[in-house]
Amino acid sequence: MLKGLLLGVAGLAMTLTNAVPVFAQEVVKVGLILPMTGPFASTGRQVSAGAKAFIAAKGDTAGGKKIELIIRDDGGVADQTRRIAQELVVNEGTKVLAGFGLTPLAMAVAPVATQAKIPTVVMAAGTAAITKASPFITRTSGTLPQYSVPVGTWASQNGIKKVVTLVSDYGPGVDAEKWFTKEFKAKGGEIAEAVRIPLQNPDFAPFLQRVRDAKPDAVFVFLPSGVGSLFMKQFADRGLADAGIKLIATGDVTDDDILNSMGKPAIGTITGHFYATSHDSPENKAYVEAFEKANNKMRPNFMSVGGYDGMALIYNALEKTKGDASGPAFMEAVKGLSWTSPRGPVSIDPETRDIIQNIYIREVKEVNGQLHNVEFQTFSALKDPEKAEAK
Ligand code: VNL
Repeated sequence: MLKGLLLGVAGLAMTLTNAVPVFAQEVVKVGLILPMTGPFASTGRQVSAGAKAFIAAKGDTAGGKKIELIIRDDGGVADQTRRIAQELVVNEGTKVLAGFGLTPLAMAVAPVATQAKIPTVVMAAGTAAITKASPFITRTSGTLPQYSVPVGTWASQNGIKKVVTLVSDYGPGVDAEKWFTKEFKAKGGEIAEAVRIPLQNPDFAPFLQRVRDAKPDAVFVFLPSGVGSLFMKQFADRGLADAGIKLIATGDVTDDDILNSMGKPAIGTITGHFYATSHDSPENKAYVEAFEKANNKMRPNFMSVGGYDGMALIYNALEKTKGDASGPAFMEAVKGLSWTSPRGPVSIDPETRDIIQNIYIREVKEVNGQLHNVEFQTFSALKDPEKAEAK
């Protein structure tokens, strides 16, 4: 009798839900954990603006659920990232975790993702190993091996014979150094020296002197987003370009967020990356226009697109599961998803949960009085080579 009554009430509730979905609609909370303050605040600002741009463009429902974005600042400190992740899952009922501005921050959350079976979308960090740290991690940025190899290919085909590598001394830098070197050497190039610089408060001057003394044709550089301006200034001040040393890099160095402020010394830099603000497609034109309008003319960089596509992934997965955000169902739905991003066509590798995407070779040029990464060559639909090799 009581059971019948309860079923009756449930049935009535369902009827009401169908009639007036807005009242009874369930919420899926997405916890976006990012460095909103500290030395990597530009990453937090860009990723969060990208995520918000997606919601502004597509609405706030997916798979019949209302999507609620909760943005939390970890200041770029891994212990904070882990603490906030636990707090969001345990106290706030957050169903999906996302963001993660740097590799150590993503790694700190992997055990939380695994234990609580929480879908975790890495939107920024780029060390290849991150997606191996938990079966509940997927990624919409890219990996350093994925976009360092094409720079090695380009260098070997464009008269560069001797290179010094110069990278930030942590996960993504080590990946960039390893995979650029592997490709460049396989194509006949020589590495004169491998230089690693501390991540925190770098002074590039002594390292640039070492590069200069080695007299290479080019220096290949990885530095995380936001750090490139200081490097570019010291590169010019130390006279490396005047000494005939060409600058080649991952696109993190000529980050569109700060590229314009780098001025003339940046012109001619060759980089490989997955996104440029100037990427020529109707999807990107619409994205850049909406983003700049919503963000006081701020130029969207690759971090913002990681945030935008991270939301695209979450929406697409929830559509597929009809709103089921539980870990196993969500992660199954993620595998093989594909869509058109502002960066071009993308899909999620069903085997690795990493993103398959085009990598573009670009040159910094002045276009209508502004500095841009101008794409001129495309390596199509690349997977993360590190995991492809491990198989
Ligand atoms: C990382 C990789 C961070 C690429 C970055 O900027 C970046 C990382 C903050 O994996 O830590 O551009």
